[in-house]
Amino acid sequence: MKLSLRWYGPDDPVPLQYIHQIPGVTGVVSSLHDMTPDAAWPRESIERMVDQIAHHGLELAAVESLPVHEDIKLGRTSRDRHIDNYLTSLENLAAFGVTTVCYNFMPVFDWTRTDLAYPLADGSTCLRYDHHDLSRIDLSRGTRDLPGWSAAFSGKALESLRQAYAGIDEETLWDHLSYFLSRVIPEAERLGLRLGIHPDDPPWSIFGLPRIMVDGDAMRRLIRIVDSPSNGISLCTGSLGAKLGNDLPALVDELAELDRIVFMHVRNIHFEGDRSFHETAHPTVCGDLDILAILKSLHKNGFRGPLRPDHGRMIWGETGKPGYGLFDRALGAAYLHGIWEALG
Ligand SMILES: [Mn+2]
Repeated sequence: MKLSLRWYGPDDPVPLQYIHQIPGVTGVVSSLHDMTPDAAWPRESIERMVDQIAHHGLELAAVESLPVHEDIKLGRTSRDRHIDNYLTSLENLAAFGVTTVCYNFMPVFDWTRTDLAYPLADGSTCLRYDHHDLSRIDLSRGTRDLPGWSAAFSGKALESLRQAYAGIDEETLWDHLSYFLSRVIPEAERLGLRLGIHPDDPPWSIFGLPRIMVDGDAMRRLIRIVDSPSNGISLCTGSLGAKLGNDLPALVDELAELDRIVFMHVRNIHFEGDRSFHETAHPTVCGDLDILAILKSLHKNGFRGPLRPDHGRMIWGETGKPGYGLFDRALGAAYLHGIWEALG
């Protein structure tokens, strides 16, 4: 596997130099964060990002994410134009040696939490989700009360999006995903790119919006839509693991054996109750997911793709982007590197 860390570009408080100092880390995962989903990614911007990363002795191990325009998820007539842009972006990424691209198909919101600095007993803070707390958030004034999304949507913009999704059930969303994949995957295969869908986080419907990438059955259905090594999964343990009944070591074993895991996010969580959890440090002993067993499943099947520690806690007084501080993710990276080394 290629151990990497997410890097949010030049504005990230964690510089590339610090990431390069973490033992075993050879790459970063990044995106063009100033692009809007309305346009294809220009070659000059991609080249600048790749050069900057290479200048610090690292490689761009995966692009996370290349966002899918909302009109594609909604199945609007304009989707073909947005898919054309997507194809241009893929072609431009491939021209600079990118091999792995992460995306998601979550309506309106991607990862969602109800607390970005939940205090743990040891004085660290972490991200937390509680469905009851979420259901009490009033979206009529937009996303101002939704942690991490404060300025994203006005009440009016959000209401029109929610109305657009009112007629879209889960099967319709699957249809729109199939349409997207049937156009994008053959082109990705031709370009030598592997696309990996990120599971929905959390893996259930929020705010009445449909969510479909929630469990093993969804992953199995996804890879059958277009049977290609380019049609894969960015398997996120913390996202899928939040749904009780998702047996991650078994699922990782099954999908890695089929060589459909193109990218791994490794994170541990602690279950608090029904649709309620908080994130923990990465080691198995710190949470409810068996991280060691998950890595054993990957190793057994010869996983060679990028793997990154996902969200970390805030520890040692660090401040910064919730979930994406340096210290706890570096501890996570060292832990994951150690397991991999021991597996031989
Ligand atoms: Mn993830």
